Amino acid sequence: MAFSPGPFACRISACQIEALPFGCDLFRRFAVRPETLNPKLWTRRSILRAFPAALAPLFLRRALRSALAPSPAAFVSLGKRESHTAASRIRFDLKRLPFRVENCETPARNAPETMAGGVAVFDYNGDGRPDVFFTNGANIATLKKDSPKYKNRLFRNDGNGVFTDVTDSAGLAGSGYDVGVAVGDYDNDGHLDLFVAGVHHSTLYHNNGKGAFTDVTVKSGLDAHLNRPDPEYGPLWAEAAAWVDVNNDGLLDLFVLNYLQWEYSTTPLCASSNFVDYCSPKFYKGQPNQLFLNKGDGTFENVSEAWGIRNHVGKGMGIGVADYDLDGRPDLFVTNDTDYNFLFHNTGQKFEEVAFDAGVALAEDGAFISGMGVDFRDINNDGLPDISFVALNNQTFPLFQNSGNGQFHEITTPSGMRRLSLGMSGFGAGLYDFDNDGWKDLFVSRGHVESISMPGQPVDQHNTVFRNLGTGGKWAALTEEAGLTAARPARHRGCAFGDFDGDGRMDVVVAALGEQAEIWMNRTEGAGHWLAVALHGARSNRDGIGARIKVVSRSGTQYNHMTTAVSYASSSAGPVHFGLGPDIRADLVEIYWPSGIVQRLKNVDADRILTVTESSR
Ligand SMILES: [Ca+2]
Ligand SMILES: [Ca+2]
Ligand SMILES: [Ca+2]
Ligand SMILES: [Ca+2]
Repeated sequence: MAFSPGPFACRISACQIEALPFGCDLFRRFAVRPETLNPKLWTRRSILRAFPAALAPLFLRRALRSALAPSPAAFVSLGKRESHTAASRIRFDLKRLPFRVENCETPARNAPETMAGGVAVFDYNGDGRPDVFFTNGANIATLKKDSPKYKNRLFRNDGNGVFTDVTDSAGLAGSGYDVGVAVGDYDNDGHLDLFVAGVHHSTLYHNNGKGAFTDVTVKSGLDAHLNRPDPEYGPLWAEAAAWVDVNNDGLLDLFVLNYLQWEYSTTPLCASSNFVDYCSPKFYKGQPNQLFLNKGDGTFENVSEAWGIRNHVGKGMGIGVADYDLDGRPDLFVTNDTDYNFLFHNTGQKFEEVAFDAGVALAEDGAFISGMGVDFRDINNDGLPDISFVALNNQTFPLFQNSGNGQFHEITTPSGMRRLSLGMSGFGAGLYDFDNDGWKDLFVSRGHVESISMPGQPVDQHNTVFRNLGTGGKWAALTEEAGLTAARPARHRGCAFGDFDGDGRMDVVVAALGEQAEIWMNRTEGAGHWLAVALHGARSNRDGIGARIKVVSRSGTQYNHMTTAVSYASSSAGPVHFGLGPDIRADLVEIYWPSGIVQRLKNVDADRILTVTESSR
């Protein structure tokens, strides 16, 4: 862009004066940051850290190679299960919920204001109907909910399309500037508990099983590690979290994703002569993530350092959980905002960060992108979990296909996703089979991180569902075609997934800044048969988080796994959903529990929730 005064002019100006010269908007999110080079560390990683743009040709070559070389895993035929046409059968009807994200947007544009909007779908009262929880903002100056409009909200699903606000009786209104939410039954009592991640304050809620929750943040020992300033990194801004049993002892552990070092300001940090908007994350220092081991007595131990997490400082935005190398231990993929992604490989006693070696540190052109929401699931039915995440306009929604040897290769271009997503910004993302044809599709809740539109880059956007076209490895983007223009475009944030009306078609709930929340009821005509697997762990954690499930039916074989860490700042609690296409039964359902137990069920009828209790051997 010709009017740019150059990176260093912007950079110096931003540090020293209130207003940036015109053109410094380049330094907002979509800017490539000018990296500083540490001459002492000439490792492969440090060279990559210093010169990401210079390595673009290398990444492009890699992308081209993956485009041209047929991947044995990508394009295998799976018998009769093929989707030949891009024509959508996926169709959603809009339903509104009386909730809007109150992010307290200020003229100075404080960073948390644009990051609010997490959602959870989980059955809090055990009646079989998934309920909806929204996180909400607060007064940005004080980080306190000083008005009822800032309450977090719990809506009970009463069936027949009725959702009742039960926030107050459930005790979930909250107190701070909340962002993310993670669902997990950490005490294995059969009642789903909630972790709410927020700006300088996070909360653990224990579900008492009678419709109410208790704040146990202090009692659990987490308060001392989450809600007091870190000696090195200051007050922690938790963006999201994941419940995952990292050591397979039957107790869910807590991984907390932290974002930036930020403090409230009445003066805009990023302004041009014309306007003020949110800064690129490069203006802030990052923070390390945290890992807490569940001790089984209601308390947690901070093992961030011992497990190799704390020495990786990032700007965490999204977290996906899957056992990508099938060694029985759950691994973690973390998107960092305008920085390298992390892939934490679980060795059983600690995590090793292997994103570079696995090929998932950067997207295909080697530039830093604003990695946001993520889902880590098998998209091509070869049993190996793949990675899908979303970013901003002109950055693509990258797809990394698991090659099976600890490596991934990027298929964003050959899958068509690059072309389809270049003009979009996404926050939330989830891989679910919305038309039940046996292929997981991708729903993206869209909207830009900035508050002022630029040419070709509107901040308010419609949501989009990408239909997985099956064995050819291609996708189709469906927006108006899927009914998603029934709501006006918005700055959508988190999204979460569940079957609200029990018809076997996965529905979606989406939060948006300053707009009413959307429930997208799946009304796909001619959707296939389906099977939802609800897990009851015995030796494994109660909800079987981490269990892998293989389903064989006449049309083919497919895989999924139990995790509640899906999308952006959001959580979706099972059951694990499979579309079966024309098949009225599954010939085999095979469950690989985290305990190591493998359980097989044969001739399972479709179109129902199958509850499986972990066998003793
Ligand atoms: Ca519980
Ligand atoms: Ca693993
Ligand atoms: Ca599908
Ligand atoms: Ca439904």
